[in-house]
Amino acid sequence: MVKVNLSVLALGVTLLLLAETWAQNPRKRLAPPKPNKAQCCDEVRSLKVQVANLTSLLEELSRKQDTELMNVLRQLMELDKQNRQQEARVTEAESKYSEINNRVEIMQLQTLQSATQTSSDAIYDCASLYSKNYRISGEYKLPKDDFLGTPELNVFCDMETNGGGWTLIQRRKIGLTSFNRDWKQYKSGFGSIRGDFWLGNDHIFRITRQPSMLRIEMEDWEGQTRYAEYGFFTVGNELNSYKLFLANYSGNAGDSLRYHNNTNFSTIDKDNDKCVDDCASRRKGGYWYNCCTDSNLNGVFYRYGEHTKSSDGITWYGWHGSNYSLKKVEMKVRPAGFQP
Ligand SMILES: [Ca+2]
Repeated sequence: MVKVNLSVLALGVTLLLLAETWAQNPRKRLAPPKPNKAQCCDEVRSLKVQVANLTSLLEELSRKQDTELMNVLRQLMELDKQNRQQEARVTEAESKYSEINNRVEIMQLQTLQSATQTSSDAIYDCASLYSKNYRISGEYKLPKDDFLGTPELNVFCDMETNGGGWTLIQRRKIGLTSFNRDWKQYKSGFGSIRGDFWLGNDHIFRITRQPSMLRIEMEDWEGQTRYAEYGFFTVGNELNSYKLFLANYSGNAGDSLRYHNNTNFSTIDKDNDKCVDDCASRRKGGYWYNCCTDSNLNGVFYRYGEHTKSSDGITWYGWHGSNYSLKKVEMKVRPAGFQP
């Protein structure tokens, strides 16, 4: 009897406990059974995969953003470039227009002048044209003069820079004319007087028989300009290999022609330099080579991007060193006593 009673009591207690548990936490009973170890790892793995997917998605998005940003930047740069090209075209058109105007005016003036010219007011350079009130920069024709023994010669006059009256003896700006020429070509001159040219050693000799000065103007690929001026400049005749004499430097480009002072002119076919090397072949121009250069204004014209890769370019060591080929150069002379 006691045994049965005890069993009934135990059952009752159990039922009571169960009921209490149910009342306290009814949801717990509905919760799924605790996962075993394998299930847990599966979940972690799947979470890890999701995280990895999200990460790569984020990376992809950030890459896309970078690419888009780069594209926008590229478009901006392209627009800027087009803008600058258009500006350059307008500037070029304007300068061509004013050049044509100048040529017409010069032709009219020279026609007038030649009708009234006498032998006493001979014209042998741009300075004498300036003193006859020609004040426009451009191409002029110097008349043949039997008394001076000068042939007719086309020259380009700079009537503006530092008082004007300058006769150009050299220009580099377009880059299509080769300056790697022989003695004969350097003697008589080559190129186009409104573009790239060498006036000719015979003409330079003749023009600088009177005490003369030289001015060299340079421009780099960043658009900066510098100049070098020599208060004294002359060259010998052909028998003296057009030997260079200069002095009295002033300017802001550095004195990079001094090293060439008292040297003879050399060309590809005439090695008159002061070097074992053949400087004219090495530097690909005609110049007063020493051994070999501190400047090489008749060197190879290199375009932007190519202008710092060679030592035979249009160099002026005093400004940009031995491996920077300049964008533009003009060499011009006028009488030392010139009064604007
Ligand atoms: Ca030599």
